Amino acid sequence: MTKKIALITGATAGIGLETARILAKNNYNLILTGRRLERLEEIKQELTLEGAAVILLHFDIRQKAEVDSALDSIPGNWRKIDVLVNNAGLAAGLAPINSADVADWEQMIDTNVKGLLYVSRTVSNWMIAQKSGHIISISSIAGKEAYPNGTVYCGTKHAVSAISKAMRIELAPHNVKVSTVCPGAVETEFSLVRFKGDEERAAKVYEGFTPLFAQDIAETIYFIVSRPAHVNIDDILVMPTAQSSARDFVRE
Ligand code: NDP
Ligand code: 8X3
Repeated sequence: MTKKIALITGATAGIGLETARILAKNNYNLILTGRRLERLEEIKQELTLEGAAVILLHFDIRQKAEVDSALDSIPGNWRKIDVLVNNAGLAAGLAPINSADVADWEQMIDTNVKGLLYVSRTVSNWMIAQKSGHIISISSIAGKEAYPNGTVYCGTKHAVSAISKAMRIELAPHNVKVSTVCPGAVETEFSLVRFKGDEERAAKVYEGFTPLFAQDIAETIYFIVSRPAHVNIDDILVMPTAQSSARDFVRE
């Protein structure tokens, strides 16, 4: 059977890594991106054993020149990308509008919004040329609701959802599907990154309830990409059973 090709941004950890694993098991070759090269190399070794061919692209998604030169380096036969997973992203800090760190805002906007746009621009051109493809962007419950101290993170995820809605309309005539996945709390490196390495504070986020795991979202992504050609899942909101809104958790 011919293998499909998926490009996953932010594949060094969490949701991106688990998505790479599930796609490798299901007949995909993979283009994996991230800043941590050592991790990418370990993941390539692991997934090669699963039978996937893997290309690594090592770049900071905030830097347009780095993104462009990495994507330019993809060989022609690998540009027939079936699935793009726009996953790279982060929350930095948890603070109100009047005192949040401006550098945190810039990091979130540059990564979650501008980085996603840079990659989508190039890859959508390839998908338009081949008249097929599927772009899945990881938004969030924070793309549907806003919560205090999450001003800019929520803003970036609302942007991801809005950008995806517009892309869906633009790309439908080219037979390119566009989907969003909006997770609630998933235990990954997300909170460790948000709280800048403070393990105790990060662990507290998931205390007293069972959060989602990265594999839950990876399985959702695989469900979306494995629908028949005439079916597009526009948007899925996936929550832990114990989470009923961005702010409401049932904790023991
Ligand atoms: P992780 O921190 O575990 O993974 C984030 C990934 O993004 C890493 O592979 C990281 O790679 C990559 N990344 C971050 N910044 C950059 C950058 N500047 N350039 C390139 N790659 C970057 O978090 P998750 O797996 O949880 O997050 C994945 C996505 O899911 C994010 O968009 C997040 O907003 C979203 N999400 C997460 C939720 C959660 O509760 N965990 C809930 C809802 C949405 P590296 O550091 O190697 O560059
Ligand atoms: C990540 C989940 O609740 O921190 O998107 O916004 S949350």
